[in-house]
Amino acid sequence: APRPTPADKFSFGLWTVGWQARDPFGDATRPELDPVEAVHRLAELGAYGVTFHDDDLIPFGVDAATRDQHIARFRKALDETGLVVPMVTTNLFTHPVFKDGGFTSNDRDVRRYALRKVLRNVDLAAELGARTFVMWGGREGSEYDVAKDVRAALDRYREAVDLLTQYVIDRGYNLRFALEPKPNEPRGDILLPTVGHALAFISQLAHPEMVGLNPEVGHEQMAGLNYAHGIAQALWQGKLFHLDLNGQRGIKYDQDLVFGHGDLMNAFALVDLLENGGPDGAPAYDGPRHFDYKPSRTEDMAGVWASAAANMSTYLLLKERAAAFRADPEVAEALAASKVAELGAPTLNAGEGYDDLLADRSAFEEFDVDAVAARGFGFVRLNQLAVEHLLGAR
Ligand code: 3MF
Ligand code: MG
Ligand code: MG
Ligand code: MG
Repeated sequence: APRPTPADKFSFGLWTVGWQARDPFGDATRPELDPVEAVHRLAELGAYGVTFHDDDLIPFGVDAATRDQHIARFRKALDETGLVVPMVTTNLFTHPVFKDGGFTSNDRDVRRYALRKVLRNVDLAAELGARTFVMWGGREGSEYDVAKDVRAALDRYREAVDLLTQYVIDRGYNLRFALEPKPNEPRGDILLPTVGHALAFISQLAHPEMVGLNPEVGHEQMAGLNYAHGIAQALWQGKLFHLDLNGQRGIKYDQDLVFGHGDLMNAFALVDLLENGGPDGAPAYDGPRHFDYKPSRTEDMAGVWASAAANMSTYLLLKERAAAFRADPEVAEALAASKVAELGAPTLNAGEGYDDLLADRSAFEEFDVDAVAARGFGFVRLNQLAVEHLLGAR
């Protein structure tokens, strides 16, 4: 498999490799991982960046001096390895105080505390040079419909995000926010459950230009949605600020498998989109290729590092396979037969309006509906070529 280098822009959350594999039914199967060791190991494996929740780096509730010590050790590890911090996020879900949410808890005092926790972490993000601040509102939601006024909750969510964007503007930080949708887990229903809901929410904000998305593979797939489609729409709306790559097998709990260990065909389409979907086949996205996965509970520490490496090699293999797919003349011919590029042509001629369209007899009166309806698109042949490239058979 190809060897990752920092130029590939792979990044990992401290909470991924650091996950001790505690689940609702079982205790931890692995020891604690020192963030400093995580930084060194990830750098050795060829990653370029590391991300974290405040509480991943600084144990919840420690005093200011202890907080500074944790940050200083971490900074030293970054300096020693050259790893960067492209993204920072806040934990508003672990501590019991957030059991009904942070920004949208029914308890106003909790909401004020949550805002203070995030503001403090925004300062840290800026200090460490992060460009994206992710917000996953995992506890913003409910189990009981009568217990949550969803419109009021969205008002409070907006109030929080508007305060944060204003803070970043006033402080002059070079930071944008990325909302991470998820349909459920840990709440029965989470607010902003999908890419589409989050995009619609952004349109209601005071500074929509400063807020985009951090879509996660598994989160969209938990809702039965097509992740590559969600990413395409986020790109189309200029809102793909960051992403969480991992694997998920169907509509069930959030599995956080290694990237590609779920829907591999969709992962192929995704990598093809990210790497070849820009103008003239250039990349469509130049941000971090960030992994938010969990090394399975069955793995020991050697398995943790093997799984971290697996994310990156899967991505690079898919990138190679997607390049081969794009370079294959038979694929080019199949794409043309399927009229894939024809969708890029505007439906109306330049300068044409509805009067011209209404006057165009070839578009309707003389259009041979039956002949065109009888014509196949050849999509299956095209997809089989993708499968064969994905399998390395071509
Ligand atoms: C949960 C997640 C989160 C977010 C993280 C970053 C703990 O399903 O995906 O990971 O990605 O909070 O904002
Ligand atoms: Mg997740
Ligand atoms: Mg997940
Ligand atoms: Mg995530």
